[in-house]
Amino acid sequence: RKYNIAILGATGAVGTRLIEQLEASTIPVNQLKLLASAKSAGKKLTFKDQEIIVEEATPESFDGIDLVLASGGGSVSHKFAPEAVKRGAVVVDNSSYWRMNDNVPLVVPEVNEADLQTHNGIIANPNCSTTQMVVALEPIRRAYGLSRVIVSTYQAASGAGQSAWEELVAQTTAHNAGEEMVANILPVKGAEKHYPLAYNLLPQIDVFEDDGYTHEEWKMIHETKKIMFGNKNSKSVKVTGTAVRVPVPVGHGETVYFETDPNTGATVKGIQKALSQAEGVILEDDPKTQLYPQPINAEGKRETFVGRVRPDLENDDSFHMWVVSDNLLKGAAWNTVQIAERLVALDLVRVPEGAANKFIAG
Ligand code: 2RA
Repeated sequence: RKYNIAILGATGAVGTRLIEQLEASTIPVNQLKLLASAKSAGKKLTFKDQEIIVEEATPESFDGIDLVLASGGGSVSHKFAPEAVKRGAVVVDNSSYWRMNDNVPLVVPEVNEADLQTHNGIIANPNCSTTQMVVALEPIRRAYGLSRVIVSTYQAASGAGQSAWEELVAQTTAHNAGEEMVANILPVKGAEKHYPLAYNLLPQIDVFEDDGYTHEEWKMIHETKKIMFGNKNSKSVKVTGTAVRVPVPVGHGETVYFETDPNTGATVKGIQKALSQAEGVILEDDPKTQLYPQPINAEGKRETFVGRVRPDLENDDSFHMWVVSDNLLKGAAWNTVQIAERLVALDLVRVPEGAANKFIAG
């Protein structure tokens, strides 16, 4: 069987990587449609040496489509995902809009592929900073249990989009030339105040919630619980953290403190073994030779890199690790295409009867 595929948001930082990842994937593609906003319609992109003209997305764009890979932002997915499902297409959505919906599985194949079995037409791709963390935590949980996670993130500018990446580059150039740094995008589009990221750190990713956490921190807490423990409000694990934007173009870094179950006898060696044997993980951990993951080495790669595994010196059964991955690949485009590959392999590219009604408001 060959599939008619549509990429929604085809011209963005993630969208262009969705095309690349689809080209490199095992999915048999019959036809590829590239969809974007009216502003981007008319652009020409290539897929397998074939030039494709980007079209403006409309509900009718999804007629005859089997699989939609979406990365056009929450409002676009809110509007078009139900339209696509109504027309029999399965949607793998990279936006945050559907992630917490009880009718939508939130999936990282290495962690909870089984959740694909009960999809209703929309499958959500987790937030980039959540994805790399659960890829590293899951093999540890399976071997030693997991009761607590405290994460600090060091997130690349490209996580906030192509324009944020370009703003960082422009600020760096300006600063090096002794000129004023201009900030119009970071820490978050639409916020009242903007600050330079170059030569700086910004402890704000997305908007602030009333409890003082940012929406990015909220996502990491609830998405981790839903993916690893099946419930966005699970009490089986305590998760908290701080999300920080750093002047790196691509590649998120994360320091992760975690507590294992006391009666499982976790050790650094045992954790390193579990990580080195885990799907999608590459262990880079040898202080003697200064071996540890770095964003510049992870960029362009699909894997999640883990190092600096060491015990907490004052809490039993507790450890620290350093996790790095390309936020545009495993954090977005590759995980999305990987989900699509698994749907094809499991013959799950089909919309259950009446499923669309679960997403049509009112
Ligand atoms: C960010 N994780 O880094 C968010 C969305 N990609 O901005």
